[in-house]
Parts: sequence; C-alpha cells; structure tokens
Amino acid sequence: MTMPKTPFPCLQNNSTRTALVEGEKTYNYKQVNERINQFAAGLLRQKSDLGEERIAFFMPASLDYVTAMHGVWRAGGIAVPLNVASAVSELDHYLTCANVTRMVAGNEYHDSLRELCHSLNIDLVSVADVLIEESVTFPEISPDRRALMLFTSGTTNKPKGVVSTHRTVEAQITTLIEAWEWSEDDVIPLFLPLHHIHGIINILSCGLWAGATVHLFSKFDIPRISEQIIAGTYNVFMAVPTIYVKLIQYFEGIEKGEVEKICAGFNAMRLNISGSAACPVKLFKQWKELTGQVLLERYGMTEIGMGISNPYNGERRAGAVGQPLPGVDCKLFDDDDNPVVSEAVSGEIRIKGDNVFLEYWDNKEATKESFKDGWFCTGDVAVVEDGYYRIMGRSSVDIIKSGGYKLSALEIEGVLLTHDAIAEVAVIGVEDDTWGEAVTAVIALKQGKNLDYDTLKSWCDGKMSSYKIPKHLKIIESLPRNAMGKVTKPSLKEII
Ligand code: MCA
Ligand code: AMP
Repeated sequence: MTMPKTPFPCLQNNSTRTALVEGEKTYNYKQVNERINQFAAGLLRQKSDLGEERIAFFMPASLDYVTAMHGVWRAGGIAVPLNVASAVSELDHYLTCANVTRMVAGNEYHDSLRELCHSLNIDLVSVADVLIEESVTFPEISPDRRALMLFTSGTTNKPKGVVSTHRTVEAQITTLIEAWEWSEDDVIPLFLPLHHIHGIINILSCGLWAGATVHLFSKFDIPRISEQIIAGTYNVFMAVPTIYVKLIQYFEGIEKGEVEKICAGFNAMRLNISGSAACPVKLFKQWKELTGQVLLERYGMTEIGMGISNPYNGERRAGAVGQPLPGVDCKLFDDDDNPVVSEAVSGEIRIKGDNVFLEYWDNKEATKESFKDGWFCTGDVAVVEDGYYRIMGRSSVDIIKSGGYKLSALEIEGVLLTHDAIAEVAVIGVEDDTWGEAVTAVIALKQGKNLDYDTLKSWCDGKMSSYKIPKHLKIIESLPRNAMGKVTKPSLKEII
C-alpha cells in the first residue's frame, strides 16, 4: 500500500511506539496506520477520492474512532464525529444538515440508529465492515480542502456545522505542540467526548501528532483514571473545570491515604490544563493546595481551536487565560468595531489566523455575519490586564456553558415549548459550583395546568441530550419583557 500524499492531519507515523491504549489493549503507530489505510481503501473502493463526502461516525474514544477519523481524511472525505449521547431528533438535524451519506457506528449502536439512517438514506456500517486489504493509491489532498465538521450551539435555534480545512486542523494542532511543549514522551488520558475540539484536537490530535501515547476512556471513570494516576502513567492531564471539581468531590468520599496518593500522581505530572469554561479562582487555588499543580488555563472555541493560553513557562495567572498563542492574531474591539487600545478596557475578542474555521456548513449568511473585516467575532468579551487576557463574559445571554458544553438556550426553549402545559419559557444559565452554569427553565404555565420538576425532567428524556435537561425549574406568572416584547433574561436571574 502506498503512503498517503495528504497533509497532516493524516497520521503518518510508522513507528512501533505505543500510540493508543484502549482497556488492556495497546496499539503502536504502525498498527494504527495500517488499519487507517485499510479503512480508507474500503471507503474508496472504486473511487480515487471521496471528494469531501460527509461521513459521520458515532462511537466513543477507541481505535475504531481514530481509524474512522483518519481514514475519512486519508480518502478525501469530511469527518463528522457525532455525540453518542444525542437524542434521535438531534441526530436527525446533524445528519440532514451535513447531507451525510455514510454513518460508521459501533455495532452496539446499530439497532438504535437503523431506522433513522434508513429514513435518511444513509448507509450504516461498522469499521470492520469497511476494512479491506488492498493496495490503493490515496488521493493527494490540498490543505485548503474541508476536513472536519463539528456541530456547535449558537444564538440560533439549531446547532450549526463548523467546517475546518486540513490547514485549519494542522494550525490548531501545531500551535499547541509548540506552546505546551508536547513530545513523544507524553502520556495523556482522554476521557472527554470526541465531538468537540477539546478532546479531538487538544488531546487526541496533539498526542498523535507528537508521537505520544493516548489512553482512551469511553467516559470520565474516576476510579480507573485515578489508579493510573497513582501508578504514574500520565504526565499531562487536560480537562474542563467541572472535572477538577468532580475530582475534589471524589477526594471527599475516599480515604485520606488514597487522596494523598492521587494528589502525588498529579504533582509528578509536567502539566495540568483547564479550559472550555472559566476556571474559578477558588478552584485554581484548591487544586494548587491539593496537588501542587498550577493549572494552565486557556481559552478556545469550536470555530478557532485554541486562541489564548497562559504560558507553559512563566506565570500562570488565576482567573486569566494568558496571551494569544503562536500564529493566532487576537484583538479586542469595542461596540463601534474599533480596536480597543488601552489596557483595562473591555472589548469583544476577535481572531484571525490559519486556526480559524472556513465556514458554517451550508449557511453563507451565518458565516458572513460572524466575520468583520476578516476577523472572526467570538462573542466573548475580555479585558487585557498587565498583558494577560481575562474573560469577562459573553455578549449573548442565550449561550450557556454547563460542564464545558456550550448549550443554546433557544434550542432548549424550542423543545420545552412543545410541552402542552407550557405557555412561555425562558432558559437561562444560573451560576453553579459544579457545572459552572446550571440550565434553568423559567416557565409560565397555561391556565389550569400544573408542572413539577420531576415530571418535566422525565418528559425531556429522549427529546434532548441529557446534559441539556434543565437542572432547575421556576414557575412564574408571566415572563418579564421589554417594549419590543423580548424576554429580559438578565432580570430573570434576579427574580429566581
Ligand atoms: C453530565 N451531566 C451534565 C453534564 N454532563 N449536566 C449538565 N452539564 C454537563 N456538562 C449530567 C447527566 O445528564 C446526568 O444527569 C449526570 O450528569 C451524570 O452523567 P454522567 O455522564 O455520568 O456525568 P459525568 O461523566 O460526570 O460528566 C461530566 C463531564 C461531562 C465529564 C464533565 O459533562 C464532560 O465530559 N464535559 C466536557 C465536555 C467537553 O469536552 N467540552 C468541550 C467543548 P442525570 O443523572 O440527571 O441523568 S468546548 C471546546 O471544545 C472548546 C473549543 C474549548 O475551549 O475547549
Ligand atoms: P465551544 O463553542 O463549545 O467550543 O465553546 C467555546 C466557548 O467556551 C467560548 O466562546 C467561551 O465562551 C468558552 N470558553 C472556552 N474556554 C474558556 C475559558 N478558559 N474561560 C472562559 N470561557 C471559556
């Protein structure tokens, strides 16, 4: 089989060093690479190039996941990794929006996906169904071709497909390799979901690019991960703030001696990173007290990968996200679209660079609206203090960050409004020690109707991914609105 002529992100490392650990099994780079070739060959069959065909995959972190993602890239397709916790209606939207033609899923998911795939005329296969041992010439792929589509919630009702090119993906990886000094000696656990940048780029792709070892977990399994931490398996750890909170909560329920061993394991690592949501200063301090590790906080977004990071070498400041990463152009702009020139004055973070995505799939209008003068407008507001960026908040009240997941209040409201007892609803994020923000539904009921929290929660089951289901319900007479009839969400936070 000839080696692919594609740019990275196609894995091109043929060494016998361990690339992946999945349960008791280990796979070296050569083995992974061969399997990717077989999968890409099977995808291509008689074709010379998939020509940006959208191929979705639905599986947890596994050798199969890596095979599918790199196989799609190697054969010239666009990889569309999906959330295995999605409700059917959410999947329907992703598959339809991306015009997916093939779905690669673990066998355990086939029964639940068959009907949907059939109705959308999508071929449902497993990785093993596709693999062929045949000599194939892989297509030459220009870095400007589309590589990856990830769905992100925004200020519109339905999630949008964020499309990145091979060049984007490479830029997002290489800036982190340089800034965080990745090397082939690194060993990292991966327990984050693999339909977001944090898991896909920061951990899996950086690890594989660097020739490091990635330990795959299908979920955040604290006891199993802790065992490995005590054994000194890992030297790098990356997670969302909620995971550090959950680890501290776990420590409170186990023996002191055990806690000391786990904390010593963290202490021996070269790097602990927090991101995807704000790391509270209290958490930063607690982690340092417990483990001696000074968390490195960084800022990113699906559309840009990582943009700003505290330094690997140098002061990591609590409550701040640091400075723009190598190759990332970052500026703050005021409400009149003028660059903010003085320190301590806040503005919207705007980003330029190879790390920025190409487009929202099939949505020229949204793509156009999200750029101004070539700058991608993040919607996040920050201030620079003493050379360090600090995130102040978001320009939209309709975005909620819960446990690292970005959720659209409007999407959740859209589902809740189909409940026959609900007349009006506003979904807001309420500050929460564990989740950062907790999804809260403020509801006005139709006349003569009742609704309690447990009934609402079970009604939501299956209608949305479970992490979107409101954690709190507040019933009020009617929602406060401004003169334009728009619900004044900030005022709701004061009422509840
Ligand atoms: C789980 N639950 C949640 C969340 N996760 N509720 C609200 N928000 C969440 N994020 C609920 C479940 O619905 C369930 O509810 C209960 O918690 C237990 O679920 P389980 O899956 O067992 O929980 P867990 O394993 O402890 O999950 C927590 C988690 C997970 C590990 C923190 O949420 C997670 O992996 N978050 C990270 C997401 C991520 O990678 N984000 C990066 C995107 P019930 O018991 O009522 O049924 S942002 C990004 O990529 C940008 C570029 C960036 O900057 O990084
Ligand atoms: P996502 O679109 O899921 O990739 O989420 C990106 C959003 O997460 C950003 O627009 C920010 O609002 C938020 N975010 C990421 N990292 C941080 C951080 N370190 N501090 C505060 N917010 C963050």
